[in-house]
Amino acid sequence: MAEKVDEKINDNRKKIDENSKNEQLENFRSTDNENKELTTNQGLKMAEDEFSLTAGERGPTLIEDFHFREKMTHFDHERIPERVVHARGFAAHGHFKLYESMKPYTKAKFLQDPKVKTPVFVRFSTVVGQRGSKDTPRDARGFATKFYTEEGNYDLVANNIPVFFIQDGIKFPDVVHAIKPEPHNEIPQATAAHDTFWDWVSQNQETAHMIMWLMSDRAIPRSFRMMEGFGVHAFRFVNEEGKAHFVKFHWKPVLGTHSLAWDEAEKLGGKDPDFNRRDLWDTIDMGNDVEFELGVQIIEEKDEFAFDFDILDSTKIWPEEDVPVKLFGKMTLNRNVDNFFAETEQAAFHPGNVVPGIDFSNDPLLQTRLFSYTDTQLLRLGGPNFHEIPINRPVCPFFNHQRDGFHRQTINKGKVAHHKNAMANNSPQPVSEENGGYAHYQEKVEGRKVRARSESFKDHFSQATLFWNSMSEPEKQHILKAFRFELGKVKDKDIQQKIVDMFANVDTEMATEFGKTLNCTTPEPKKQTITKSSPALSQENTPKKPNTRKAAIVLADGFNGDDVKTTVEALHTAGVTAAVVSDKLGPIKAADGREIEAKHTFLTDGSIAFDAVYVDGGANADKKFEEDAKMFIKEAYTHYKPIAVTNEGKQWLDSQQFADPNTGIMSSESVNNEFTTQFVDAIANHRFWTRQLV
Ligand code: HDE
Repeated sequence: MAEKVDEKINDNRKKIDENSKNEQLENFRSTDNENKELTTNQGLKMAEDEFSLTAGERGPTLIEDFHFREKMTHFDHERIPERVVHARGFAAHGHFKLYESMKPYTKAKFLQDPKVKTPVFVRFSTVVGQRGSKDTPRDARGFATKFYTEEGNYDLVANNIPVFFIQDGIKFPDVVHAIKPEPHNEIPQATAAHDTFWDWVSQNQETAHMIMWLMSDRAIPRSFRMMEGFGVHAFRFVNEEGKAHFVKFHWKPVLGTHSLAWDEAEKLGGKDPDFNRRDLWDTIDMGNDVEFELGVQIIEEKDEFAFDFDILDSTKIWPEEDVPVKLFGKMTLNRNVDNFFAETEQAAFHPGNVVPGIDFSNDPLLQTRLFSYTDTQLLRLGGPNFHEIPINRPVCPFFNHQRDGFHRQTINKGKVAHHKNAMANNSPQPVSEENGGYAHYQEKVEGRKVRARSESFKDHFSQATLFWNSMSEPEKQHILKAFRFELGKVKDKDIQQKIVDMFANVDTEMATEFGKTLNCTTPEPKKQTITKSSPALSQENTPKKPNTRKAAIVLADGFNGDDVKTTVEALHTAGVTAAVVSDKLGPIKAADGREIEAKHTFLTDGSIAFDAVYVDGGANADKKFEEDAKMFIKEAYTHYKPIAVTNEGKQWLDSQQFADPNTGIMSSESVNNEFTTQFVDAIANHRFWTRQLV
């Protein structure tokens, strides 16, 4: 029996090695609808699909119309409950490959051999908003990865913020109730900026560190492709010898970690609520790989108590300067889903889906998560068989005595569904640890049953201060602005004051500063316990690359053909996507008669849809065009984006007298190599956050 299973695993592994596609999933992918005959769900071919069956052409509809009833009933039942948190998500397929074997640390089979490609499915999400909300609210982002390994599915259910609101899951319903729309009127949607949330914050000091991240640029990522992912909790790697290390997981985006400007994010929420999902879809659709490196911070078991914070506390990071991230592999996302509902919506992730060699720690937040995911999925996916849905099925064979329940797919043969049995030679039978069976790490635990938290979890402010200290000046300004915005939306004066007083513990000057605009009393000065900073926390120090960024090319008829051609070619060579924006769709004519197609207008897409703007203009631009183009330049300026101008574009820029024309603005009589190189470098720089706006 065990040999047979091994054979199957080997077969499957070969398949996976040959092709990183998830073969198992492929078996369930139906062919497209082309050249098919329309049938009912029973396979009956139907002669008509536009008219229901009626008694006479103007008569009543007949109940015997089984085709109408089946079609309508199915439609009536198309919706399932959305996720209680992380409802709005977007996903893609890909694979994971190791740089080096992690054998010294873990026996997980998919982390042994750099030649093995493990299929993955990743779902990114916002946390608070409903399924139909927007992509760009101020919020944490989910980053959930399912690795389809030969030993079963391993889920790394991560966020783009490395800490969490609370230390114990028993508070999870409270923080979620507080941050979701207020229950009496369901206002506001998809935002933390309201009374119930900040009331909760003021009563839960352990949340201070998370709030600093939430107020920072991390909460408005430019792209799912440009955010870090964090497993948040301490997990354990366990190797073949049974030796364990504490680990924290990190995803590092190859393109670096980049954010939107807050005003840009707000505007995108209205103009393009699908901004982040469109970005991921288009990138993959155009054949560009989306890459993240996977790493772990590793702490020896003997060093569990060697830090000035508790390593099991999910409101704490392990500073990367003290515990470096060891990058050991890369994930490449390269295939969009075929069907959003079947794949993205029905995907069920669970931090408890582990494989031998990966185990838990006693982080109380992790422990409580291990209960919640299956519980909620039983309701959302309608019963206990959601592991059989193609996107959730392991790629290795699975056998046990679980049976029946809603929507059971497997047709189990035979009469034996009990363990132990003699009737079927006690099959399926448990597998020993030596032969690959999962056995929990034998950590020694002892203690009294208590409802209490260890003293070592009680410093709620030092790392929040560390975060603040580590920010660049523009990042600090963004945090202040975020506090002013969020608390400015709070109606209760008392809550505002409590928050100002609470955050004086993080940095008295910071709290005083945002308190001023809220008309709050200056807080009592508090002594900050930490003066150091952690450079890894600032996005200032992230990789900066131009590829896959989007530049708008603003043109009217009569533009300079040579200048535009040279610029567009330089952008393409650097991997930047260039798209023409004009006042109309279709061909725009250069002065020399050449044509280029505009696929965007000022009306369909503002500069918020792009990372950079090049305006050449056009001799035939009318007054209205000129005004629209100036607005385009101005908006890009206020969102700190690179702006390059030639010809009429230069005149339109010069007429505007920006406060700070020295940062990220390229202006030239004509396009040359120096001009395009500067522009590409500026695009790589992402945003010019130091630019003065007034
Ligand atoms: Fe989740 N979380 N969570 N969470 N979480 C869910 O599970 C929960 C936490 C995360 O794309 C739910 O199937 C509790 C931390 C992601 O499908 C639910 C606690 C982190 C996703 C749930 C936490 C996460 C979820 C809702 C505190 C980062 C989306 C639907 C103890 C490490 C997965 C579902 C997807 C989803 C519970 C805290 C990440 C209700 C009780 C910390 C990325 O079960």
